[in-house]
Amino acid sequence: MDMSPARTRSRLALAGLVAVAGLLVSAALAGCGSDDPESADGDGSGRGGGDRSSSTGESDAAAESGCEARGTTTEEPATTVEVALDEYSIQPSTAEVPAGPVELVVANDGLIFHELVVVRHDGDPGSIPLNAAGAADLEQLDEEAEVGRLLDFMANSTCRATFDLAPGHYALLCNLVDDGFNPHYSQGMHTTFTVT
Ligand SMILES: [Cu+2]
Repeated sequence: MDMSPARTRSRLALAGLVAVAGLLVSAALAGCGSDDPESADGDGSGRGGGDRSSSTGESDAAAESGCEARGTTTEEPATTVEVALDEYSIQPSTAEVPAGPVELVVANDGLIFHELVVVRHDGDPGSIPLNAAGAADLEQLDEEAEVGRLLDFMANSTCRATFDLAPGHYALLCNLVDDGFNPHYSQGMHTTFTVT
């Protein structure tokens, strides 16, 4: 007897399996289809482009040049110091300058965005307490400790700004944190700078 109840059941079961497999395949394909744009979006935001353009887009002029600074003076610089930024180092052409208007010509020689913060700080420039993200917690320093900042700017570009620096000990540092991790400060982007 070909059409025994057992065979009929197994055929029905087979047909059911094929149908289920078909559904699984189409679900998987649909899944892939929706995953692709998601992962593409993830990559885009992962590079931090969106965050950075909004944080540096405070003025059109700054957005155009890619350079924006705080704490600057309009006085003519008496001294010019070249500063090289890289992953993860800060190297000024000189570590000591006379007090007065000091122009910092800062080259981002790295592959990612960096910034330059000028803070009054004695001793080891790496000894500033860290915040939860591993960046230097500048709020734990004196209120007036931060004297100037060249906001984050892109690789292969140079920004310049002049700061009126009083005699004292300073730290130059980059306080960027990429996407909530990889704090540049903790990676070594800090150095001493003395104004006499
Ligand atoms: Cu940096």
